[in-house]
Amino acid sequence: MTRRVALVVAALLLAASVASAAEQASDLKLWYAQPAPLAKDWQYPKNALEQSKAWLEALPIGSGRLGAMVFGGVGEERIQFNEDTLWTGKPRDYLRAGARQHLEAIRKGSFADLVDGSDEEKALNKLAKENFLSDPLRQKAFQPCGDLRIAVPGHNEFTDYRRELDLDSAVARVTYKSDGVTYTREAFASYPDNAIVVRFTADKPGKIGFTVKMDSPHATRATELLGKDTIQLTGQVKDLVPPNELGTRFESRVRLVNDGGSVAASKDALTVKDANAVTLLLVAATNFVNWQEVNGDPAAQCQAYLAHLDGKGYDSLRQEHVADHQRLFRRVTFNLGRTDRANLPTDQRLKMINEASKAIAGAQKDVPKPDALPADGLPADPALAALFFHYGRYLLIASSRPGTQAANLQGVWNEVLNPPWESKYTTNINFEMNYWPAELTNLAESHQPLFDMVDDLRVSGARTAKELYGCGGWVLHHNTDIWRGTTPINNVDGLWPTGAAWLCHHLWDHYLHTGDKEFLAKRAYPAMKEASQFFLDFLIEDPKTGYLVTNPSHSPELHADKHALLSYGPTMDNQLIRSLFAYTIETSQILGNEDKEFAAKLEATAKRLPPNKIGQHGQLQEWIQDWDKPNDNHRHMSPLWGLYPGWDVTPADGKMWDAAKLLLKWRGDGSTGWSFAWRIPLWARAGDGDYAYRQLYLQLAKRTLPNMFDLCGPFQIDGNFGACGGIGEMLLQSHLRPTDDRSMHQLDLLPALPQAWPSGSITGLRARGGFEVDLAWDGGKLTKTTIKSNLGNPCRLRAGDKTIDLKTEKGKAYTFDAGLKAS
Ligand code: FUC
Repeated sequence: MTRRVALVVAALLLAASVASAAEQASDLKLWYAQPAPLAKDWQYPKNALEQSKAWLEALPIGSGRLGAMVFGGVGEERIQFNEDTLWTGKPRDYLRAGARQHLEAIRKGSFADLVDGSDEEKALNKLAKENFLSDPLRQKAFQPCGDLRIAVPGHNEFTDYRRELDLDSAVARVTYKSDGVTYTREAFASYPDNAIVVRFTADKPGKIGFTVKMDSPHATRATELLGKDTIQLTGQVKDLVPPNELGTRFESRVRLVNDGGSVAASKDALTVKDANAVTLLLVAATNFVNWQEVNGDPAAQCQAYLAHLDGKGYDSLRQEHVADHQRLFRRVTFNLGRTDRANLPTDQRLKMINEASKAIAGAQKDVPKPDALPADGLPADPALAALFFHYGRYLLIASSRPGTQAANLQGVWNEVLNPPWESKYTTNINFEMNYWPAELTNLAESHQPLFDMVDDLRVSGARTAKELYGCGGWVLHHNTDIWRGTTPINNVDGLWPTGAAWLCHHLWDHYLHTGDKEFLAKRAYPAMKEASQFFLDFLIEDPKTGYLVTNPSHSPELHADKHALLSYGPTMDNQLIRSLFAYTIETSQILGNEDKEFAAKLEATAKRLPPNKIGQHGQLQEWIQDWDKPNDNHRHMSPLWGLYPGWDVTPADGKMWDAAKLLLKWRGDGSTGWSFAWRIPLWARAGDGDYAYRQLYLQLAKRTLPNMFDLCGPFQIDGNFGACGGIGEMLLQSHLRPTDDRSMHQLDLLPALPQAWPSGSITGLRARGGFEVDLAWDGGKLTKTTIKSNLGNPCRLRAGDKTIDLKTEKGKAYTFDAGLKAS
């Protein structure tokens, strides 16, 4: 930082104070002084792609399986909801008949290093697209389920409006005054009770009155009354893509429970009058059972969900929900101090840093310089960065719980029939990024749906491995959906065969954090072994270099100038496969050397993979050929997988480490939200907190919506999760193993603290080796740390220039001062 900026930051942070208990509670809220701007008599847009602006201001709640967006309208409320198994399509595989017979020609063409745009390249791409890619070319789409439309008569005039989302209790709340009465609405999505619950109260008796209807954008929707207090919504998804096949069937029900007053039912609406309080219980289900079966009975499910809620009062539902959420959410606390800005509505705070960021000249193309950051932006509001971190954890809890579908490109929140990229799972960065906070920020349970998905993909991916490539094991290309598609899709850049290796990294990382050997043996190892088997069979000798390489493949999603997109042995693939082989071998040893022969094969094959290479400009090469262009600031940073989330390149690699850092510099600032987010942990791994901070700053300023959802081009949730994990990585890293003792992990404490956060604290982070870590700092330096050992492993602690080795006992906590002296 320049001296002047540093002085301004210091002055602002002097004004920043440690939060009182009340302030701490309010600092865990997103809040707004106006409703999400839903037009009066709003109707579903004709254009199935059009996400309403209001939706991007509404507030998300979720139980993993159910998601909802609360708009907070006063006279007209809309609660749009999702069920995570409602997708277009049906059980299927996407294999194109006869595809395999074209493999050899594609491989040959790819090895020929064709010129971009040449007739040969065009012919090769055509051949691949028409004969080798999936059938159909696109995978299926996550669908909206329905809406609650609530009309509140006479509430057009109101004052004292406030709409908030409390991350600590996972309750969305709206309050306002109308005609001398204060009205409150609360909404939450309960994981233990499988329902969305909305509660209406007032500070005077007999004042609650409204009409509720159900609605849905699906052409097949129908609503009907069930008895006196329940509305039923049914429908079946119809694909917008020809041949417009019918997909999943769904049902949803809302039950109205009133305290006092009267309820009248009309054809498809319930009208309550003069009640003291009202609770709406919303449930939903589909006929999806699993990726191979769709013979579920959504009506019976809904009935069972509602029966389960019978007799449970609002207070007990709320209590159970809050306890369930807080058990996870409260594992981590994070405080960066606060200024008065923390008292402002969230949208105003975001606007202020967006305004301030306009002073940054030359973002995007330039190699970033931290001193170009305007001090009046994020440094003036440190609590906003903390709120963004907490929001990432909140969103993961709300969109990914044991037994639910994994968080997709939009988590579990989608309003439109034709969502961007089908709101599915892009596995060449986006899906994995969703899970970066899972282990580090102490939400390992939320990681489970990804592991469940791997169980399915092992089966569908084995079919693709065999049919498309004649290989054993399982393969995954750059996307999947609820039907567990594993074939290459869309275009030739779908021909990237290394998705399974990236997902396996998550299995290994879960083990490293938890030490769960049963998980390692029963779930992780079979998936790793079969993924490795695929590569043993698939790798092919590069005639020019003799290395064993992937082919066909490409470097997601970068296109080297003048060179064909389809290529072979890109750096990212080599890093992913090298890492996969290494932890598969290590796992076989941990499990008692049961697969010695297989491990030996992996060992021999690993030696023949292309190593990371340094190119003519001193950069880490993206391709096996030296094609990189200086200052290519593409949004993807594929060859930097080995820096983060992998650790295939580390400071011990000397010149290679510098080469990776040079490539990172070339990439400059992010562009899409997720590309900013990826740069946060990358710079953190490079040990530069100010560059990491700059990416976070720009993401918040340029790619964050009023409801704090991340923007890719459209809304995409990966950037929320990536930034959350990235902030964690700035404060704690544990990927290095400094000695030959494989149980020993290095815990780097505050490895990339930016100057903008001179003091703060975080508790409850998780480190590899089975540790729970609390950190406090002041003046930019660690003041105190507590390391709780869950497994009794040894660790090396590093803070600044201090290093100590620590032997631990299982279950014990160890506290150290600034000099890493036990205290
Ligand atoms: C990858 C990215 C795009 C987008 C899409 C879902 O293809 O390159 O930016 O995030 O996934």
